[in-house]
Amino acid sequence: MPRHLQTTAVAGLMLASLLAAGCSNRESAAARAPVNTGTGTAVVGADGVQQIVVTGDEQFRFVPSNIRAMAGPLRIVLTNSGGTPHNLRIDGHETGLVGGGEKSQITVTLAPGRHEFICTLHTRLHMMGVVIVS
Ligand SMILES: [Cu+2]
Repeated sequence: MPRHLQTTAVAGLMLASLLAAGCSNRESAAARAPVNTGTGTAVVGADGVQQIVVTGDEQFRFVPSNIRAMAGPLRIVLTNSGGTPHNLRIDGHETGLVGGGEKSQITVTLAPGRHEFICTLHTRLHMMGVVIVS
């Protein structure tokens, strides 16, 4: 094989491996990002406290992952549609451990702004969401 063709072949192989590496990096970045499972708005209940129900599922997601609320007390009810236990922690407040078919609730008063919540059991799986308080 002429020398310039060998060089081209090697360069092609290097480019192919770079592209493959680029692809796998993008995939793992996508897997790390919190999954958007939709937006829910807290609704004021009969007791005057706004409430939102959040479900932890078997794919290690919170549904909804984006919650909108007004300033003031907010009751978060965590349910579980799967079998793997989850909890929900926000601003130092934490629900109990919720197994399949169970529920646990906390009432928090959040300052206006963005408040992330997580499942402390599955932080490595980026089981998380956000409450936007306005
Ligand atoms: Cu979890």
